Amino acid sequence: MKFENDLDKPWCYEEGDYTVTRSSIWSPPGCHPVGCGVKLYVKDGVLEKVEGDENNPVTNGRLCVRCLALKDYIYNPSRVIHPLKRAREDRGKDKWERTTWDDAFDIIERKTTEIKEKYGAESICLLSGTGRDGGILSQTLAHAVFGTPNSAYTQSGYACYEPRCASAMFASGVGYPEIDYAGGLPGGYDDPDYVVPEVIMVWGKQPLASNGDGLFGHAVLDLMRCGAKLIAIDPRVNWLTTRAVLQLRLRPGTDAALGLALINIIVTEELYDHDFVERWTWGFEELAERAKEMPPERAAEICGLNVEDIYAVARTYAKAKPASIAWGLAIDQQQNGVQAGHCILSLMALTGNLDVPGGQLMGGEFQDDTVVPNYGWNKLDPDLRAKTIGMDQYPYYVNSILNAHADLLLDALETGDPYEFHMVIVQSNNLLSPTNSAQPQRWHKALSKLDFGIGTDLFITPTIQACCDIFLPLATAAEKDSINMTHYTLSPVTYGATNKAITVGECKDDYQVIWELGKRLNPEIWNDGTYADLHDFIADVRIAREMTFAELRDKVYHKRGVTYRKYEKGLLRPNGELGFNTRSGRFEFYSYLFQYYGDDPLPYYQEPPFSPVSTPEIAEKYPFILMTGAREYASFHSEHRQVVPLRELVPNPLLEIHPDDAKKRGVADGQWVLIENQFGQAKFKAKVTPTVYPGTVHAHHGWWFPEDDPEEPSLFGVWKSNCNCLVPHKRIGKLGYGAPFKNSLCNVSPLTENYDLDLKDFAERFGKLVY
Ligand SMILES: Nc1nc2c(c(=O)[nH]1)N[C@H]1C(S)=C(S)[C@@H](COP(=O)(O)OP(=O)(O)OC[C@H]3O[C@@H](n4cnc5c(=O)[nH]c(N)nc54)[C@H](O)[C@@H]3O)O[C@H]1N2
Ligand SMILES: Nc1nc2c(c(=O)[nH]1)N[C@H]1C(S)=C(S)[C@@H](COP(=O)(O)OP(=O)(O)OC[C@H]3O[C@@H](n4cnc5c(=O)[nH]c(N)nc54)[C@H](O)[C@@H]3O)O[C@H]1N2
Ligand code: SF4
Ligand SMILES: [Mo]
Repeated sequence: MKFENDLDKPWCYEEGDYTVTRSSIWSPPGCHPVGCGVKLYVKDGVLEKVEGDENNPVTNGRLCVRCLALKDYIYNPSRVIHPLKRAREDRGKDKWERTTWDDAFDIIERKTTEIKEKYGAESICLLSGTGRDGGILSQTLAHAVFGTPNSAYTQSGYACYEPRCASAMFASGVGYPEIDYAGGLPGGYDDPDYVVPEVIMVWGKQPLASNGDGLFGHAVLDLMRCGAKLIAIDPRVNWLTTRAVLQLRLRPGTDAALGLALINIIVTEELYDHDFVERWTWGFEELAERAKEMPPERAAEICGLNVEDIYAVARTYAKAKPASIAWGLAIDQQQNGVQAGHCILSLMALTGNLDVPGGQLMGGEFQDDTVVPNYGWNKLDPDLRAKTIGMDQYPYYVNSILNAHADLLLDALETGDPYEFHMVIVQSNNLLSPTNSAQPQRWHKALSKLDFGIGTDLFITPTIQACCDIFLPLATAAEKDSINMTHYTLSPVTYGATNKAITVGECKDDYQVIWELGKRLNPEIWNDGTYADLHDFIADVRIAREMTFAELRDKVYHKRGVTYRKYEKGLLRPNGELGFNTRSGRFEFYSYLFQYYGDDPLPYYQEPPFSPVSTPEIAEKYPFILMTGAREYASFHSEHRQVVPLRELVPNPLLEIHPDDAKKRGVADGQWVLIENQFGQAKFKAKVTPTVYPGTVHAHHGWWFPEDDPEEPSLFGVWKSNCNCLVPHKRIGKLGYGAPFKNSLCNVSPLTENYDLDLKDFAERFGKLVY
């Protein structure tokens, strides 16, 4: 499959009346670092249109609807483009007043110094969200600017990406292996070094809608056009899975049982790669023994599948050479997720697909050079670092990502044990909306009582409205210079330059805020000569100065090249020895690190904490399995609800329910329903559809209503359709990872009220209707 690119096209040029800036986009608005190529058409300083950049060698001009609606986001009437402040006693009220950056920084400096002197730096917490440009800088902002060790990604069990990374680190010693879609190779799919996978298994992931963590989702379609067959492991059906040769619609949260059964079949039928297993793996016999405990028939029962289908998937996957697995968020969002991940990695290793062309690309060479997030952490006093919430109980979690433990942080905020918190910085996070927290009602109560809060965002979000006293307005991707890298530092294939095209109001980006506030709050660090200027800082934290920002800007997009079979070349271990970066030097089916940190060295199956099997008495009252949060094109988590063309696509929060269940419950398509369980309740508009199977429902996440009353107790209607009020706090795995965001229980009942959005009215306040 050949794409023609003009790689010498300049990054900025004139076309008619327009200045066109070629850029590679990340966030804001939120996205993961695919770095899709855009052309930003600017006239008189105003962004007039956005087009896909056909010269981007990976995305080739393809864009999602969110990038196409960028203008409506940037110039949204509800966007705040100046710093704001508000009196502490006016929290929750719409009583913001405009101020200057200087004044905002003065207040921040005064309050931070006061709180640190009185209560210690550890009494400050910084709450962040997913891997956006800003999210990845959260540790630097917390450690190197505010001097606190307590930077926290707040999703219960860090149930995103890190559970997958933990199992990958424990089994192989390097981070998350992604499917190899030739992104890093100069010739792309036609590169002589590349082999198109015969099979791609999409496991708990929707790559087209999500483009998760830098995987360009449409590459899966490109590869299917080149002949790859698709297998889907997903309880729900979506556009992509209808193109699969096989789909296993398993019961949510039972992936480890399925994984063990697939291992069982591959071992029993001798379908594994004997040479790879012999030379490069550790603990095969033990794994085989463990898998014997999960005969396919038993897994079929646990997962609610036909046993023949399990056999068919095992055989099809194992016989394909090469084959790759795109494993997604559903693995992380289960208490048993790290073990499910260990099964999936074991499948990759058993079939010899690790680090081969068209298989699973492993990270490696890059990791040790990366400065972020260590830059500020290493400069914190060791006694202070030891106070990071969770350090004793979950040392691997805390030290691997330099984060306070999400669930234990909420406990500490609530109880004041081991110490009290007094200040919060909300950066790249909107956790009161149904996004980055389980039981957000509890976070709300705990955070709104703190002495001081700072929020940085583009909009006054429900979280900032409830907890903050200072608002710092954030620049979008069109208004800043930055660098993106697929898969962060774990298995990067491309780098992209985000090139500034416009200025809006007084907004500053995350780098600028860190740079300027750092020089005020922590001058010893920020004036120590490590960084010559802001671009040097950006190039260092993102790509370890592999090239300068100016060099990357000129190229716009850079393919890093790929070295396969790094374990045969001494590229996975710091000492240059052959093999994997583990104690045994091999890929570990039997993992010493799991054992060291107090878990079973072999993968195992555990029922979800609430399920018809583990809690039948609760399931009697709440008989539906509740999945949440499968990605949609029209939004990124809680973002984009103000953007008219996107809201037109999905105006209301939806609950997918099977026609048989809807009939039994007396629910009509489009009718509003109440979902509830022992933790809380929420309202959704029913979408009656066979894409979910009977007994399961799926609720969309991220909903709040910019059109609703901004003040407490409404907070932009944030409690109305908040599915996370039904997700339990601290039902996490042994090592602190994984939480049941996609497999809790609920009941569904019809409502008589109608909460449909009045689109016309909405458009009058927030922009223009497209249709
Ligand atoms: N448009 C858009 N893109 C996004 C985001 C967004 O909000 N919007 N968020 C970003 C973020 S932070 C992330 S982490 C990624 C996530 O992106 P993905 O990894 O693609 O995750 P989801 O979209 O949640 O898709 C998960 C799939 O798993 C299925 N599923 C549910 N329960 C189970 C189960 O128990 N087992 C299995 N095997 N499957 C199950 C669901 O039906 C769904 O199809 O997307 C990123 N990209
Ligand atoms: N029920 C349910 N809940 C889920 C999920 C699910 O599948 N189901 N998925 C979970 C997952 S995987 C994740 S990662 C979390 C994500 O949760 P979060 O990352 O907390 O997502 P948001 O709540 O949208 O908050 C992000 C805020 O950051 C702002 N922002 C956007 N870009 C930038 C930037 O570059 N810098 C800064 N400083 N701010 C920016 C946005 O305007 C927005 O207000 O949600 C989780 N919540
Ligand atoms: S994945 Fe979609 S929204 Fe994200 S940068 Fe690419 S085109 Fe834009
Ligand atoms: Mo995520």
